[in-house]
Amino acid sequence: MSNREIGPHTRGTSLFVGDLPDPPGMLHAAVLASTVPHARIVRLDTTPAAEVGGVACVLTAADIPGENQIGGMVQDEPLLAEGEVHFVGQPIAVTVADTPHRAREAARAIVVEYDELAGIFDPRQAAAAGSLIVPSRTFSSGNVDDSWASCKVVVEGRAESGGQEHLYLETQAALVVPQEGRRLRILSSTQAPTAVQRIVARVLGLSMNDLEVDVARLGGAFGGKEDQATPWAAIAALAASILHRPVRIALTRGEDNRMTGKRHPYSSDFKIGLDAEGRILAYEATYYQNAGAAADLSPAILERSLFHATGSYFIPNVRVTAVSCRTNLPPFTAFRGFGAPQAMFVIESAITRAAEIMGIDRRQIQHRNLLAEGDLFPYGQQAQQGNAHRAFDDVFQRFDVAALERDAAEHNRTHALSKRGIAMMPVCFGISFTSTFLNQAAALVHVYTDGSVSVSTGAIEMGQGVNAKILNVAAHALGIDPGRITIETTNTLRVANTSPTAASSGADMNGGATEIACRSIIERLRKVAAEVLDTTADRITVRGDRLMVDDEGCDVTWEQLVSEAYLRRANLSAQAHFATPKIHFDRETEKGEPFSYHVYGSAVVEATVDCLRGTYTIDRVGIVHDAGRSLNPLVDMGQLEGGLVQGIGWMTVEELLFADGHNLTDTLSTYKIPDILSAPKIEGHFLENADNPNAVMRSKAIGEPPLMYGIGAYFALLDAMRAFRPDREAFFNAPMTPERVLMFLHGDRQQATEEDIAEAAAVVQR
Ligand code: LUZ
Ligand code: MOS
Repeated sequence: MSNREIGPHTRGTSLFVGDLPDPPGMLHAAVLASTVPHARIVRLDTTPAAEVGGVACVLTAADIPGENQIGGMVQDEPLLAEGEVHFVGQPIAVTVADTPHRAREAARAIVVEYDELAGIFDPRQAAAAGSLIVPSRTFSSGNVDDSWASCKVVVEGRAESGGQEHLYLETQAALVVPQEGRRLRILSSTQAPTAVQRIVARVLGLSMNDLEVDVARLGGAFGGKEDQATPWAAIAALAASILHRPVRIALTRGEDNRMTGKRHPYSSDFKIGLDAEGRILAYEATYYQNAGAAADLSPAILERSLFHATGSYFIPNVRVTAVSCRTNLPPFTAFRGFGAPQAMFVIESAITRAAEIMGIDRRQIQHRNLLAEGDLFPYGQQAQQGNAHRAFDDVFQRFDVAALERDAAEHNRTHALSKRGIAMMPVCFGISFTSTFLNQAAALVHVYTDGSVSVSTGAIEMGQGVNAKILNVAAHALGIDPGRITIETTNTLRVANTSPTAASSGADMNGGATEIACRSIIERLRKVAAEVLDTTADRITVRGDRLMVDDEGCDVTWEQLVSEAYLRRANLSAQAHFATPKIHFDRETEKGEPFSYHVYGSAVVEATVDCLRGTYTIDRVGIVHDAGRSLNPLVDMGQLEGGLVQGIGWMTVEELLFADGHNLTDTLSTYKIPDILSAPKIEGHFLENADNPNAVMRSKAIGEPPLMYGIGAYFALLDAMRAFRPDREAFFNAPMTPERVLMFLHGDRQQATEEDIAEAAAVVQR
């Protein structure tokens, strides 16, 4: 958030879509969603809904003037179901009424009769049935098949990771206000205003220039509003255009949890081969991605899983295959990390299993195989400014990991029912959209005659602080006080063809465009100053709100300079476009240089398990993270800590459960996220001297990578659990809920011994 947002946010006066004052005549939309996972709709009777008091209209697929199609990557998703439904929560009809309550009452009155069909919920079953979203893809390097023979140890296994609910504070929402003629003004809680513009145009049979999409800020998104804000905007736009009245939709928490997609659950097979020294020679994995009922962003997410298959490690022989499986669950979607966390969990599982079999410390295998400068990733890019070793070693020393391990061993020796575990978790994350064309952004900067400045970009502020960063970039590039600058709403009339604010790249790219725009204004101002002072432009700079000649302050202020430039008819506005340089990728060969750079870091996680109850605490996490030269250390520290805790949640207590396609965890009483009391003590440090030549002002992207430190929590818990049950094999089935811990500790025992009972009684008494 920008400096101007901190006050309103903490006072609660920032306006989100649901808080905007009601435009005159505004109506409310609600959605009737499928209650079955897979069926033919044999009867749909909306007449009882139309009879509910205050109802303005009831809309079905038949009312859509354009295409009933909201699919982005693959056109396989209707806005409103037609003939068939494919998941519980799929929108079938829209009711519009004078209050949200009456709109929902009307939706409940609609009569639907289903002819139920068999559902598929398991990705492996879907794959076996040939139910795929897109054909599978394989990345390979070296020669895996020939490598196994030269390995000392070859280990195979399976790893499962569950879904994750975004649980953004602000649920999905849109407000559409009809303007003159066909023009609609769409206020949407979206990460992707251009996607909203394009898809609404398609659904309504309009042109993109009929639509204005405006976004002030989001109350969180985490990827959940990259693709999945669009249907709600389209529903409100459909109703508003038919009724010529403003229409708002805002999902309740329950509706949002039931109707929208989450992080993809993955079921994976791995095979890893190592030499006697613990060097990884070969790695093979297959990821079965549970994509849900429509493609959404699944193919791109799958691709990022392949890119991050080897985590922070160099492995010479690799073959990884990703299969996107169509099931009868809500379409799973982008979530912080975008398929990379799932793949990293698999390689960390493989390393853990290998360490167990070889009887060596997993940390040794991790360390031995960390990426070094110039190492090749399986997709052909080299690791450059590779800080994997620096961060890992820095964590090791700073937090004295050897001592932590000794202390844990001592704790475990002296405590029968309390066990402590330690795990290191290195992270390497590629920065850039893997679809090269998305790596572009734009900015529009106006300097007004009083010297105040307005900056518009394609970046969406969702609480991640992108506005604060862009503000820093503009203030630095213009040489003026940040207090003179306002970061404007994101609006498709001011900045067109925006990429979603995603892939951690919002500040890099929109900050980059802002820097270019500000520089071109400064160039013009320097010319003016040179004329006024009868000197040459190369001697002029602006710094600290003043004109400088040869780095000496003179008595011309920023206001005077701007005012003079205006009188001399200089252009005080600039539009600029930024395209990430160099990147390319060839999907035929699956080789290229898809990422502008990588972000590196390492964490050490300490956890303690109550081996009687199966409960646990994640006690402490120490991190050394490569933030480049941070654009805003406070914002970056917030992202580091928040990402970590969200990752720990995914790996520990956040268990998304479906039964026959029904979400059993659609409330906050059944879906638990970490709270401040369960968050560990976090000590985060930024890697020193880590200037990044590949992004704006030598910074690095921050949004997604810290989530993956949370994977360490799973392995720290496993470490503690194995101290209690060294006789049992490690298992890789995240999240590690207390129930799973308890089953591992005691689930295979028929009966407690006398000794167990006595010991347990003693603990309970304490
Ligand atoms: N979205 C996307 C993303 O469309 N492509 C990506 O590569 C990506 N990566 C991370 C998060 N969102
Ligand atoms: Mo994202 S997962 O960067 O929208």
